[in-house]
Amino acid sequence: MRLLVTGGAGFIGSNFVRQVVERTDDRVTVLDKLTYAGSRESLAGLPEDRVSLVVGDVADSELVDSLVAEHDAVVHFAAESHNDNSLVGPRPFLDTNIIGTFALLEAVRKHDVRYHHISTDEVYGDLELDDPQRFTESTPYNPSSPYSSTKAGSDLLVRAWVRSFGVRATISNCSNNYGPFQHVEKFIPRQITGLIDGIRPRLYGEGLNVRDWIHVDDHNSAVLTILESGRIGETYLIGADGEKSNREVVEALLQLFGRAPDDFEHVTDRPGHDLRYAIDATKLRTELGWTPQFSDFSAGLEDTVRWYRENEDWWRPAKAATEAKYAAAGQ
Ligand code: NAD
Ligand code: TDX
Repeated sequence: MRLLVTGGAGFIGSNFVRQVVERTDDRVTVLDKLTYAGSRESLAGLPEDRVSLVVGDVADSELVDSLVAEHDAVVHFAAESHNDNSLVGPRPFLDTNIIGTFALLEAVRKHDVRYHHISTDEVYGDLELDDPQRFTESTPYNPSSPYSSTKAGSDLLVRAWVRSFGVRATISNCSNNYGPFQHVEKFIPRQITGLIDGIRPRLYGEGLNVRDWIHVDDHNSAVLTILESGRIGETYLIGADGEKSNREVVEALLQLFGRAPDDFEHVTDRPGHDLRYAIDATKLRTELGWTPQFSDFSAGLEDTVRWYRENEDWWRPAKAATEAKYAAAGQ
């Protein structure tokens, strides 16, 4: 199969391309704008006869049309992905997440190409800490931030293109990913690289907010499963029962660095900060037989710490500028 992977030079996309190369015979074209969040280095070492990179914008409809025409399937990861950035400058989120998805949908419609849309659990809004319910495929959309509202909008475009035009699409909504090649702006890499530099972790507000952590390789194995055997027109939630408060995550990291459990700082909270996300992945598990491989969060976190220790060349160039942005926001 010839796969077009948008955003394949970013965190989840680059790990996906690596998994495709290991597990299938597919050839991959990555379409990536190489924004601050994407880099060629994230694809380093992959075989050149299997993986090629086209630097371009998913909102460029002519480019997208010509690339889609040459492929059997599209997996659309490309997005502006960081909530904090969306609160400071929302415009690129509309351009990439909404218009970019529109451009891809029009191209897959024209060329009748299979399409998989990568999305997030944040489209459902948030849950109370003590709510026994978790998100399912039938939870109503209720996004909170400019980021999550543009992801929600893009999901709704996909649903409409399936219903109105018969586009062969599936959607997945996944919880928070961790693992190698994640940008240092995100919570876990920010704290790991800070600790490597001797800086205390920064918790927004009281640190009680809960995220449902999944290893990036488990997210990607689920995406491959859906691409291979998901039912057209369906949405699948991806999660691995990994709920942790931000404070618990920081405490686990402090332990791995041999520091005291309270050796962190509280900083200004994120405006509109979602309290809790939690995924019920029953449909994916029962219908498609998917199971996650990384059931031990502490072990996954330890591997991730090791990766950041061993790959300072990859993350160091972005660290100072990222911290300067946070400092300006009191975070
Ligand atoms: P990321 O920010 O690390 O990577 C995004 C990639 O998209 C980068 O390589 C960037 O250069 C590229 N890109 C951005 N705008 C583009 C454009 N206009 N044209 C082409 N390429 C462009 O993001 P990520 O964390 O890897 O997230 C990937 C996808 O997964 C996103 O759709 C995101 O909404 C979704 N998702 C992420 C998480 C998570 O925890 N990170 C969880 C659920 C879903
Ligand atoms: O320094 C920090 N301190 C802190 O307490 C940072 C950067 C974050 N946080 C908190 C905010 C969140 O409660 O940690 C939690 C995780 O923050 P992020 O890494 O920014 O992730 P989140 O906002 O939950 O969104 C992530 O998961 C869903 C991804 O960035 C999205 O792309 C994905 O859709």
